[in-house]
Amino acid sequence: MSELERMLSARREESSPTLLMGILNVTPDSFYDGGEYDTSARALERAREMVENGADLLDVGGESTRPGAEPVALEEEKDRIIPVVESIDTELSVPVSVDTTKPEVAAAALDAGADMINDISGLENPDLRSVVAGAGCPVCIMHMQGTPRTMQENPRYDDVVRDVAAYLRRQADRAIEAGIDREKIILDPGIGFGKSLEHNRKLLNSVGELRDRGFLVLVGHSRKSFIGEVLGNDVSDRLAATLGVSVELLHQDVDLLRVHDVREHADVARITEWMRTSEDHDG
Ligand code: HH2
Repeated sequence: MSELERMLSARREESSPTLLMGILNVTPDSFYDGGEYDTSARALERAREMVENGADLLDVGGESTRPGAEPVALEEEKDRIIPVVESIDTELSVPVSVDTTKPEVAAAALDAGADMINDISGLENPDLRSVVAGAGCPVCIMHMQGTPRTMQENPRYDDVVRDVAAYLRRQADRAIEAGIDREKIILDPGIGFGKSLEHNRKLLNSVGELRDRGFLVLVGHSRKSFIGEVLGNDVSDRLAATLGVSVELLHQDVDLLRVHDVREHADVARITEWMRTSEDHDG
């Protein structure tokens, strides 16, 4: 069992606190950290900083999925991701997830030492399911309506929580049929991926419904544009609101939080955990 699988299993047994996944985008155009970590040396430095600040795992991405983003070619995405995965694997002892929709990138990343695949396209691609099943690694299945280029145009649902939960369960079943262990599946409602403000709010209040049937739940809300829509602020000013949403998610016992600001989240997670712990006596 890998270190990451041990962490997920402890989480499933509720014997460990919420896991913090630090975001490391090695892209020129991500909505918050784009262009910051576009050399392997800078990416490694950032990875080390996040680990020192309390990240339980890192999520390396080579393709921005912000609304309106254009797809990245296969070789370009590999060139961005693989050297970073290799250097984290050699230099740091932290599990690495790779945020990709492409089976070829996933396979190369797993060969280079990655421990998990994070697929924003819901594990729809049967080739990606085979790569994950073959590697026997954990996988995050995220819900998205449409594609990044068009997803915010006019998102519609009958009942957003029911529809997203049903989709994720269906995709989890397909993953299991393809040979992926059910304990290795993590589900994610995909905040901001084909969702209106109200859709995001309902999903952020529904961790329990998504966890139904025992799958772990990951939420990625960090600094996203719904916060800007509510507060009218820029992405650089969204830390406090991100932390406020995280507290709500921690109260719902979310299993993994995907965040840019690891140090602040480590403090919030610890103090929230402390608030929930009760001593038997007042002594
Ligand atoms: N959000 C983003 C990217 N990947 N993966 C999961 N599982 N859940 C998410 O909510 C999620 C994700 C978008 O955020 P970010 O990586 O910060 O920006 P960009 O897509 O512009 O690189």
